Amino acid sequence: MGFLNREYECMPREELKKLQDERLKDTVRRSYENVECFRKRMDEKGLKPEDIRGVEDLHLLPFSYKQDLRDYYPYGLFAVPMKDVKRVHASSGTTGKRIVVGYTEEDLDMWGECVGRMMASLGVTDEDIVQVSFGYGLFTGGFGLHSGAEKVGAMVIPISSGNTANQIQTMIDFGATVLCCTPSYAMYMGEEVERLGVKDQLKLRIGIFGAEPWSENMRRQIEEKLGIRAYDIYGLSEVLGPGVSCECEAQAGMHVWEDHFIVETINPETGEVLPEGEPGELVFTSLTKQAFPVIRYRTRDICTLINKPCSCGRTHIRMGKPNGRTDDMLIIRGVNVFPSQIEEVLLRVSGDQITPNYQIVVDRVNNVDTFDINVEMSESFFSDDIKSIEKLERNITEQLRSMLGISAKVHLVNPKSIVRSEGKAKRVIDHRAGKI
Ligand code: DLL
Repeated sequence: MGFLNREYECMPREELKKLQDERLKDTVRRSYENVECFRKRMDEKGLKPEDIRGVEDLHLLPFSYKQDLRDYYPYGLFAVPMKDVKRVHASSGTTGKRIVVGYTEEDLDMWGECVGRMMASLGVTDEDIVQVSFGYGLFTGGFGLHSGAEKVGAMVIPISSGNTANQIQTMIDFGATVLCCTPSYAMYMGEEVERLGVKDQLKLRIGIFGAEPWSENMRRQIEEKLGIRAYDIYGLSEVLGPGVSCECEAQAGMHVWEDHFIVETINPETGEVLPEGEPGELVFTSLTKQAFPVIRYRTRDICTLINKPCSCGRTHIRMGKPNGRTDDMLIIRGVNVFPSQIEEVLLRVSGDQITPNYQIVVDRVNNVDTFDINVEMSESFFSDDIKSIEKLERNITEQLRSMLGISAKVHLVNPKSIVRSEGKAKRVIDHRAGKI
């Protein structure tokens, strides 16, 4: 479909590499001159900016970490004078201080372009009405999608998240054609639309969802409930916010905008760079960011890169759906468990029987870990007899045992009984703090 900046989006790879070489050298030089933390790490390695001649030398550069943002809180990693920083955003972690990121005028423009490229690729134009139901504020979701929609000239409804009844009424009254929010919130709105029986009053055709992991099963259900095509957008505050990578109309992986970012996958234990196609931790280097450049930033997201030509004509590398985080790992009765493994088992169960809503609850009773998984039944399966419900519970329990090597108690719970979220869904509840 459309392009916002065809010259860059379809740039031949050799040319893209030359552009990256120049931009990388510039980023390293600016960071070395202005960011103490980076300069110290380079000095420790005996490296000078001139030693980096291009992308082939990327592996020599030191990694950077989320902890750096805490250590240099709030502005210590900025590479420009404060008068040039025009906006900050922040993200709150579950532990410790929140992290603060900054943008110059140029950075804000680049951000809008990254998100705008996605919108143009999906055919969003100045005739569209974009309802942004991501939270506005320090979170990057609301403002990020907002600026992308403005880039393509669409009309924006900056409604932010929350108040679901009002969201749906607004969508109907204002004629929204594009919806942007977290996939779990989209799912919730879809359920409400079904309950109210107002699907035929919606004008929505496109959904842009991200900020948390979601499955293909969830995509199908959202598409069905809202009568749209749903697309995935990825990003993180430290690197930009939404728009670091975006799906195109092919729905076959998210293009990382390589004129602005270099992406690598590494072995999270050894730091070794992995070949394309092997899952590993995503690491990003920014190439054009001014206020807050990042060099080899460890995201902790586990993902696979796809470097094959895409049917849309864009030349930029794609990443698959992030499927887990290195810090998401739960240790239950001594066994490493990733929520993504549980999700994988649940995905094998038919969407006619369960919904994509589930919650993992871990606790410690009498010094032993308890491990429960609540999975919501679909409306149609719920009315089935108790024997089929028990049979499905046993089936899921068995599959989980063979996947994880430990047993969990699986509970099929009533439809709509798991608390819905207006932002990112909370999939894991760990009550063990202080009991270990
Ligand atoms: O979630 C930025 C964003 C806003 C992305 C709106 C997309 C849409 P943070 O709050 O810093 O930033 O959280 C970043 O969320 O490291 C991933 O673990 C996760 N994440 C973001 N997008 C996706 C996605 C925003 N599409 C963290 N699929 C990241 C899976 C995602 N996980």
